[in-house]
Amino acid sequence: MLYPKTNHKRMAISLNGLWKFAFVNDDFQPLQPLKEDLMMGVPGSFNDIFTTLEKRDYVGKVCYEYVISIPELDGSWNLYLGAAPHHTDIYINGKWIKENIGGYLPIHCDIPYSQKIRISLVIDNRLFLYSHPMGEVIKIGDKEKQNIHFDFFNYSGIHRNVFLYHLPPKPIDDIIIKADYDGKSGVVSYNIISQSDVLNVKLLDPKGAIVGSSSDHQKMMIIDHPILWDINMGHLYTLCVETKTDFYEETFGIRHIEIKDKKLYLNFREIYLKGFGMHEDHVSLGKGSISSLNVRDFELLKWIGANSFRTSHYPYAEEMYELADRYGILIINEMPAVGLNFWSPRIVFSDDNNELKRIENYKKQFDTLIRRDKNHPSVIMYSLANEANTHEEGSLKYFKEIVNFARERTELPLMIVEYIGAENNQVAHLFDVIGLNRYMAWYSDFGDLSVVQKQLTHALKAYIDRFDKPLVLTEFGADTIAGFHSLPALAFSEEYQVEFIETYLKTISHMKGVIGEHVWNFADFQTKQGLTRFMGNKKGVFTRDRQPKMVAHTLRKYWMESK
Ligand code: BDP
Repeated sequence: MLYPKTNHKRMAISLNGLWKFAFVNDDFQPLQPLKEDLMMGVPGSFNDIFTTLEKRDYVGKVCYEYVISIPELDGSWNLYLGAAPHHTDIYINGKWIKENIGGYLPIHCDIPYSQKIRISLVIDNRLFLYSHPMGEVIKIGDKEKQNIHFDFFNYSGIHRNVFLYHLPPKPIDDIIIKADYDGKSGVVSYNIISQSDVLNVKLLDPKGAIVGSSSDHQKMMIIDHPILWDINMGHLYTLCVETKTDFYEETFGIRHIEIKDKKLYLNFREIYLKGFGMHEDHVSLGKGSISSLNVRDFELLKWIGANSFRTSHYPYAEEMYELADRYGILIINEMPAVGLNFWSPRIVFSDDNNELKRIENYKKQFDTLIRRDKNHPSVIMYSLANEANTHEEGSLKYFKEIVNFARERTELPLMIVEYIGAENNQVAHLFDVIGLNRYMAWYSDFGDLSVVQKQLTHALKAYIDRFDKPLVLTEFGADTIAGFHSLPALAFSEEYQVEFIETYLKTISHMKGVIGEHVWNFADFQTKQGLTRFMGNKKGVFTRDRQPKMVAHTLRKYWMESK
């Protein structure tokens, strides 16, 4: 799965900008051009653009429409849609072409040629028991309400870049690169998926020097004295592939990831993860992904001394991985398996909850994720779920299936992020790394930091002792309203957030088996309305408009001074 690019043999036309837009009913088919004169900006969510609650909290289908004229050329025209939550039907000139399930991964589809094409995307934002994230639609009278059990606003729309792109005949369908470092040399093997003859393959080092060449579809190359990809050193090699008909340049990095003796190693050096769980979330844009704002996030990560983040709770825009590759930031790449609990005794993992459909749906999305992200050196681990009901007996079947499936597709470590205690966990033994979310002195013993040291040590040790796996403290944080101050430090003040984070950091520092700390969250973000949500979740170290709270300076000091 190659990102659309323009070069001397291919062409990608950005369709970002204004699209026509309409709220439509379930039977809607775009046989005729939209009559409504609503316009919508792409990329972006539609929810925060309007001024009524009805439109913001809309449940159901919307239609986006774009009309463009294109030249007739040898080869095929294709549509790329970075992401649109959660179900999309693609129509060209009123004719149905393809459906896509899942809201956080790209859709590629070839489209029939005509001089003028009307692209209609019918996007449905509803989530069901078999969806990832999991949700449930409830009927109240003749109105539908979306129930969700995860903590971010269910934004919808065309969230990421859209391209119309042209491919030559017999194009390069994919380039799969495996790059490793054995302690001395770089070992690079590539596989070019194309029906065309390969004319030449050039391997360029990060400085642009040619360090290998070939004319094979598949090959292994040994690179002496490789320039390694590493934290803060986004050294990227480029594989330039020229076939008879096509051309593509794919970047990758040479690095070695390993988990041994409950420790994490990068290039045979022990490392410790410092960073955040993040969200794709911005004022007005919702979950829209915009380059300037994405770069700002990476500048802040660098400023604060973070070396990693988790794509909580879904795969992010492809550009985020490209930036991570270039900045030398490590990514725990998370699947959109979130909300797999009801926060009540109600069972999630049972056959009557569409179990087979859920597993099938998961596998399809995981497959797409790997095909999308396989060549990014920044991705060091996959997180298969966040806070699922893994104490349920039925969870073992689901996780066994998806772990086996994942292992066939990636050699990278697999992680699960947990909220339940080690004693009741049915599935953690299947994974290489365990993530634990903990909120002592917040959701329990509210405002009382004196309990943290004992309780947190106990919770972490219980996991490490029972499963003998390395652990990342994947979430810990306190809602903090920027500008609230108090002495002594009371909950919701910036002082409390500082003391809270410091207490957690001190508790886990030098704890054997803990390989990282990810503060919840990088920035404040929007959620559904709730008594404990003051215009969203305020656990951000940065505000929603990416300015530092007091704790950002504390973390910067800690992380800049530690290894
Ligand atoms: C955890 C969830 C995360 C929430 C966080 C919180 O993993 O999505 O936002 O709690 O409550 O349970 O702030």
